[in-house]
Amino acid sequence: MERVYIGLGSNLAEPLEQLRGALNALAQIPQSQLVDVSSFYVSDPLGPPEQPRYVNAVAALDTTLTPLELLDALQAIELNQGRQRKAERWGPRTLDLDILLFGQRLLDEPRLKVPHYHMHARPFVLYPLAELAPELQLADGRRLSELLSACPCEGLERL
Ligand code: A4P
Ligand code: MG
Repeated sequence: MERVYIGLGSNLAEPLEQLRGALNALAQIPQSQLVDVSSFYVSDPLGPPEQPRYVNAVAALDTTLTPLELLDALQAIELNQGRQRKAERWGPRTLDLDILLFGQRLLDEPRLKVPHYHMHARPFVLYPLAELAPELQLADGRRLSELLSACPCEGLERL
């Protein structure tokens, strides 16, 4: 079993319901157990400013799937919840599921970079993650507490 942290985000089509649906789906992934979920947070959009605010959360999942098998399962959940992939970078979406951390692995594959390449700069990832694992140390040696002190809690509200 490896402990995986997954970032959930939505800013279209009833974001709270999108996250609830995603958590139900995460609990059904084979060879896996959903072990913990952070509070839900409302966050200012990162990217084009003329889009709704997001609802974000982080979930902890224990799994014996390989990283790419898990990515396939997450992308199937995104598609099932009406996700359309558009060209616009960081544009609005019904559901985004990002693999933040996968055990102590460092992955640099075309389809999968872990730790997630931009998590260190995202308060809507770091603060919910800290609820679940305040003492966390990333596979590359960075401590979550250090990342948090460099990332102001701006535009983030706990629901
Ligand atoms: N991919 C590579 N590494 C990973 C990983 N660790 N987890 C690949 C998941 N996927 C990973 O993702 C594009 C490709 O990244 C996937 O096919 C996968 O093989 P995508 O979900 O199709 O596209 P995207 O999400 O639009 O791109 P990107 O750059 O991953 O965007 P982000 O980083 O997910 O940002 N503002 C707020 N407040 N809250 C948010 O949640 N989210 C985004 C999206 C922008 N602004 C936001 C939020
Ligand atoms: Mg994504």
